[in-house]
Amino acid sequence: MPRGKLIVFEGLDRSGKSTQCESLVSYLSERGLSVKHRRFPDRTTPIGQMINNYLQGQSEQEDHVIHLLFSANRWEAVAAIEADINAGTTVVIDRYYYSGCVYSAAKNNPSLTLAWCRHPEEGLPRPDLCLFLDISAEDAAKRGGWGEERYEKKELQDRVRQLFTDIRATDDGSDFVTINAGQSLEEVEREIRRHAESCISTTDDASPLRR
Ligand code: T5A
Ligand code: NA
Repeated sequence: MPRGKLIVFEGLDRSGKSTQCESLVSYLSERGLSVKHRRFPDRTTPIGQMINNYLQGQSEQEDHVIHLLFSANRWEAVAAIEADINAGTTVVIDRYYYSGCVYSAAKNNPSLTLAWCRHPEEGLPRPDLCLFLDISAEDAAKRGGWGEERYEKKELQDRVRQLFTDIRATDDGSDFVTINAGQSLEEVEREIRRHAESCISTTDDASPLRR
């Protein structure tokens, strides 16, 4: 049986990741594909609850500590993700280690460089496709709900957007596709489906998940 694919959504806060992630999961499952939906942070685990308290401003964490908690929250899910993919299920994830690296690096803490941030993420399965929903911080801020959580501030979001470009250049980057997320919901959806179809129909299935 061919393995499933690992498809990841990335982007600024309010770029439309959750909306598009849900839409893609329904679309693929309606077409009869075995597909599973995940999100990071996964706020349901004990580590995820610590992250949730931090994001909502109910607790403080030292910058390196919260970075490692976000990373640990991915590592605790790796065995399950790999089991699904090896069983032929495609896994679609709302945020992954790209977010992990760029949000921490955007804090401008001198000992929390992008390179430092990437280390604890090394060895996580690499996405077959990373859909980067690109939008300016100004346009994202016009959408509902922005400004409630810790990182939802314009200066930080501007740095996050630049760092997504930087990490694409320094990382492998071959899985990365940029989508103009300022378009209508339907236009964004159409582009995403096109890229997902092409990723899923690629039959290099003998190849294991990259690390
Ligand atoms: N973080 C995360 C780290 O620091 N390190 C890590 O390792 C990880 C994994 C929470 C925070 O944690 C940080 C990053 C974040 O700051 P989260 O739980 O994913 O991460 O929360 P958010 O990204 O904040 O999720 P949001 O819900 O804010 O953004 P989405 O999912 O991008 O946006 P979505 O789909 O909910 O849409 C937002 C609004 O816009 C509308 C929607 O209807 C909705 O109202 N919308 C559109 N409007 C017009 N045109 C379109 N094309 C639209 N698409 C959606
Ligand atoms: Na979201």
